[in-house]
Amino acid sequence: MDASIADVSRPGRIAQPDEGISMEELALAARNHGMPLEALRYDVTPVGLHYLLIHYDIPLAVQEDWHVTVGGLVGNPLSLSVADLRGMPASTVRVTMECAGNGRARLAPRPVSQPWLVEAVGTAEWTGVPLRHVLDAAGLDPSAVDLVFTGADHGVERSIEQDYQRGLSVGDAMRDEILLAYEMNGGPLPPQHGFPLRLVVPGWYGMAHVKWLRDITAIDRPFDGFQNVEAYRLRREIGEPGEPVTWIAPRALLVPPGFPDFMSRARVVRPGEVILEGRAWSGRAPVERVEVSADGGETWMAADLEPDPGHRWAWRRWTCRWTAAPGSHLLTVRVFDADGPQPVHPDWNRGGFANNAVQLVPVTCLPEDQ
Ligand SMILES: Nc1nc2c(c(=O)[nH]1)N[C@H]1C(S)=C(S)[C@@H](COP(=O)(O)O)O[C@H]1N2
Ligand SMILES: [Mo]
Repeated sequence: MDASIADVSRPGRIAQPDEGISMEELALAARNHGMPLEALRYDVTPVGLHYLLIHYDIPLAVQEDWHVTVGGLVGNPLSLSVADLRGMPASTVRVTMECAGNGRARLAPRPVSQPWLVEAVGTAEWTGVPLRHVLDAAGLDPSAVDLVFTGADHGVERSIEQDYQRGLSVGDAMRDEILLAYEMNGGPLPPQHGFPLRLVVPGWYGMAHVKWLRDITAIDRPFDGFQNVEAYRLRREIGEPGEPVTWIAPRALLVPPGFPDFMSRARVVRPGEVILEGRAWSGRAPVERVEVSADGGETWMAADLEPDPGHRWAWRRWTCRWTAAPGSHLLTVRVFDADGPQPVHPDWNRGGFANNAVQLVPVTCLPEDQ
């Protein structure tokens, strides 16, 4: 990295109190689409409905030419083609992935970046080689502290030119379910999801799941690259070291009930019984229970959580009967994991990360006979 470029690195910007979404934020939002919330109905999100987050450009990759190199503090440096990886023992893991910036646009003041509301989530079945097998084959040196994962995409971010890179400690990288994935939902990875190879770190926010993976390097110190020490830190003030963003905090979402108004997306239902449904997940601890409120969080009712299907890293479906009466209602839902419930009010940080405050869904119930 060129020090003169690094010297002029700027912190992310915070919007003025009544500043609207800019054309730049709109351009990012149009590239990096969310999951339409009605797709919460699927156990596994169809590929085209899964959210997307791409910092730079999608690289053009030719699978036959692709190699991932494994080097640095290893006894046996490797260069593996996708065919080599397909020849190793495979495993498939169902994973709910969520962008760490999900909920950012709901914060006040708003950190200026990809302006997610609540839709930066999706669940996929990833197939690949457990990272541990590859590290074992490479003979990781006991002096290795971090592994640096490098993608083939390149850009500039807050004045720092870089390849997309993330570090993971050796301890964090050794979990059995961490994959070098070459398939998504049973087919090859689509270009936008990392073709031909990506890292999958179940339970962690999206930034850790490096796409277009071309290199893994073992180093003897904690990685100090941009995406670990500048971006993806929970900090309130410029210059604070902050805490790293890691495990996904608990969140529940509703399948939008009834039908929408085109422009406002406001929901309309008819009076009577409505079966509310949705999904709940948490990376940091297993989901325990879900509650729903029809009065904006004043009173809560227990939702039925579907029996645990045994996919620890994927969301769980819940349902709740609600009797809608004519008028305006504010629906909300919260999940509790072993560490507690999601909050009603968000915790603010400069990056707008990990805002898992409850979703609010205004609903109009029509008069009888309409
Ligand atoms: N190489 C590379 N990997 C990346 C990114 C990126 O921009 N480049 N974005 C990360 C972020 S911030 C997220 S949230 C997830 C999104 O994965 P998806 O687009 O497959 O949903 O990819 C992560 N991996
Ligand atoms: Mo992200």
